[in-house]
Amino acid sequence: MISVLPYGNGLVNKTFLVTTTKQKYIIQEINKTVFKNPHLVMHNIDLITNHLRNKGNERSLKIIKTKTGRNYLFLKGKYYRCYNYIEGTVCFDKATDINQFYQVGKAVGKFQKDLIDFDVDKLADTIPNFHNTPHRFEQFLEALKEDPMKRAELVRPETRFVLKHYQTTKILEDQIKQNKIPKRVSHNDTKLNNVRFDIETKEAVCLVDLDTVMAGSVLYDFGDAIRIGAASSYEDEPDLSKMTIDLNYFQAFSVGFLETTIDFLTPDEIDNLVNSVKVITLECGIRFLTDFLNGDSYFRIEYPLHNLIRARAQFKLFQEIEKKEKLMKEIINNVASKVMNAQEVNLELLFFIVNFK
Ligand code: GN1
Ligand code: MG
Repeated sequence: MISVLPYGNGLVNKTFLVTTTKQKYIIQEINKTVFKNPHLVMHNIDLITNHLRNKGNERSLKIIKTKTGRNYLFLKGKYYRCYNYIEGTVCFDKATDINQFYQVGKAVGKFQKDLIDFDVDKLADTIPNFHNTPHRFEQFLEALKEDPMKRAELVRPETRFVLKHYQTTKILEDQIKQNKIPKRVSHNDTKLNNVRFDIETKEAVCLVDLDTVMAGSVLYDFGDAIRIGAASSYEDEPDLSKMTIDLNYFQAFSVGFLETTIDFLTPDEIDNLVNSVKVITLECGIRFLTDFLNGDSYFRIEYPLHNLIRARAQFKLFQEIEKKEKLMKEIINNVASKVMNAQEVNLELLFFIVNFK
């Protein structure tokens, strides 16, 4: 007896849960438009999953090889790969409580920590410039110029918004170019539904969706995780009045993250954590808007204006982050100093700065 059912809410690959009498597996069809070199994606995943397993992460992704020993299957022009199904775990599209999001902070931090001794130069650059925000800005300008779907007219206010924030797109990239921010392995897609949680203990078990693991920066992983997990609504919320950043979630994540990474993060990295939230949120909005202009060829959509709605929601979130930026920096400094001095941070007791300023 075998069943094959669509699984998860990813925007790029097609995912299926395969249940056999003995075991469950995850099979995915790799999106060829997004991943031009699936064999290199699988090469990276092979290296990373082995390294993480050697670090004792037993409940983590493992590639199930084909009968001929390959880590993917090329069949009728399509690429497929198979993973173990991590039993007893679930994932969420929206964080349910601050302790859960604290767990995510720990998991993202642990991913970084476990890979600190991994030689990042072994990883192929499978999507060059993935989180190079000025490059995403350029891609947007190109789409605007070409305007293949004749949609530029529809996005005048959003276009003005993007152009106005060109300087912000450069904040991280300039420092990376100057080697102020160290190159590290990064997951690059730390959204909440890429984290598996134990059903019983509620603890985060591991990060999945390793397709975009490449050389990058810890800041990409911090920023992207907050962009989704600390947002007050979904990434495609059409009612912009519902979209803001929840500082309690931001703080909870920061505690989990800094508890696991404080020993190796550089002061420049810590100083840029809040910038990363801003820049990655802006970047994601720019990517959605670019895809809208290009005719929705990258992100899966459920209705015609979906990518535009997503872009608007990200831009609103960006504005909310800018409003609360100072408080967020205070939270990071506060948490970092507490964690450095090994003081416990009680998640239930909200910081003075959050409540009374
Ligand atoms: C895509 O595949 P999925 O849904 O985990 C995208 C991310 C975006 C995300 C937005 C390879 O991730 O970069 O942040 O959608 N992945 C790729 O939801 O582009
Ligand atoms: Mg995913």
